[in-house]
Amino acid sequence: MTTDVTDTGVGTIRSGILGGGFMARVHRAAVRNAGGEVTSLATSSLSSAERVARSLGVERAQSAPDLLADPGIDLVHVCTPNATHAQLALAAIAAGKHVVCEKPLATTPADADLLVEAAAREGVVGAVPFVYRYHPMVREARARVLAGQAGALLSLDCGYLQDWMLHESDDDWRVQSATAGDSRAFADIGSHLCDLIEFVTGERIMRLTARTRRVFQDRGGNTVDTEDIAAVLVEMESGALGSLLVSQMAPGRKNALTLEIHGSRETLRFEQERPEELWLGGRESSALLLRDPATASADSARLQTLPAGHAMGYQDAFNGFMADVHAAIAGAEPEGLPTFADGRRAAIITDLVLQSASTNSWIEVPV
Ligand code: SOE
Repeated sequence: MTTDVTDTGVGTIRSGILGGGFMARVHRAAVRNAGGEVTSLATSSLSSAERVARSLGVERAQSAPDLLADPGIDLVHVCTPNATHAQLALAAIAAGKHVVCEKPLATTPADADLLVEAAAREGVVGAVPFVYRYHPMVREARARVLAGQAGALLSLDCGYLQDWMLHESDDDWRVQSATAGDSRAFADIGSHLCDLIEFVTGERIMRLTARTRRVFQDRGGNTVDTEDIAAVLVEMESGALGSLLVSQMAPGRKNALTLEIHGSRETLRFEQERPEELWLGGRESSALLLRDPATASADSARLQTLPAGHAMGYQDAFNGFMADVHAAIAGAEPEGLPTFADGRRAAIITDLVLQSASTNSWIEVPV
C-alpha cells in the first residue's frame, strides 16, 4: 500500500538524480513506483548525463548546479561517490529541496551533524536508504522482538558478505579514501547491518571493538587505503553480545546480509538473499515463517504489495522506502523511515569502528 501523494494536495513529486550508476537506476524505478517523476539527471559531465538520461528514460540531463537550482525539482537523490555526498546534500537543502542521500550520508560525524541540523532548519525531509528495513520479514522479526515473543536478547550472529571487490581489477573510486572516505566496506554495507540490528532489536549498540583488513595495498596502480574486511564485536544495551563480519571479498556471497538474533525464547534469522523467509529457532522445535499478507503483523502487511508465493525482493524493499519518503513529504510520519539522524548514527559507528581498529580497544558508542 503506498500513500498517493496526489490525494494530499502535494501533487506529483518531481525528482532529480545526481549520479548515473546502479543506484540511480534503482532510485528511478522506486520513484516511479511511488507515483513520482524523475524529471532530471546529472552526472560528472553533461554528455554522460545525456547518455544515462536516455537509457533511464529521464526527460532532461542537466549540470548538478542547474539541477539543484531548478525550481521544478522537489526531491534530490544523491547517488554520487561518497566523498561528495555531504556537500551535494547541503546544497540541495539550501535550495529548499527534500533529499534522499545514499549511504554513507557523510564520511565524518561532523558533516553528518551539519546535514541533520540543516534539514531540520529548512524543514525538509532528509532520508537515507537503509532499505533492508523494508523487507516484510524484517518487520515481522521486529514485531516479534518488540512484542516480547523472542524473550530477552542474549546474543547476535550477523554478517554482510559480498564478493565484488575480490579481484585486483575490481578497483573503482571506492578503494581510495579521497573519494570513498576513510572506510569502504564497513561504511558501505556494515552501516546497513548496524542500522538493521538497532532497528529490529529496538536496542542501541553501547560499545564495540573492531579489526579491519586491507587485502591489496595497490589496485591497478592506485594505492588502496580503505578496508576490504571488518570484524566487529558489539555489546547492546541489554548486555547482549554480537559478532558482525563485513567483507566485500567473500567468493560466492553476492549480497549476503544475515541477521540472527538469539532471544531467551526463540532465535530469529533473516537472510537478505532469501527475503521471503524468517527462520524461528526453538529449543524443542523450529519453523520457517513464509511471507503472507494474511498472517502478517500490521507494519509488515502495509509493505506487502504481492500475494504470498509471489516473491518480493530488493527493488520491492527500495520501493517501500521511496513510498515512505513521498508520504513523509506529503506530511505523514511513516513507521521506520530511515532519516538523516539514522545516517548520522551510521557515520558515528563507522568512525568508531576505525578508531577501535587503530587502537585495538573497546570503544563506547554514544546513545
Ligand atoms: C554495494 O556494496 C551496494 O550497492 C551497496 O552500496 C548498497 O547499499 C547495498 O544495498 C547493496 O550493495
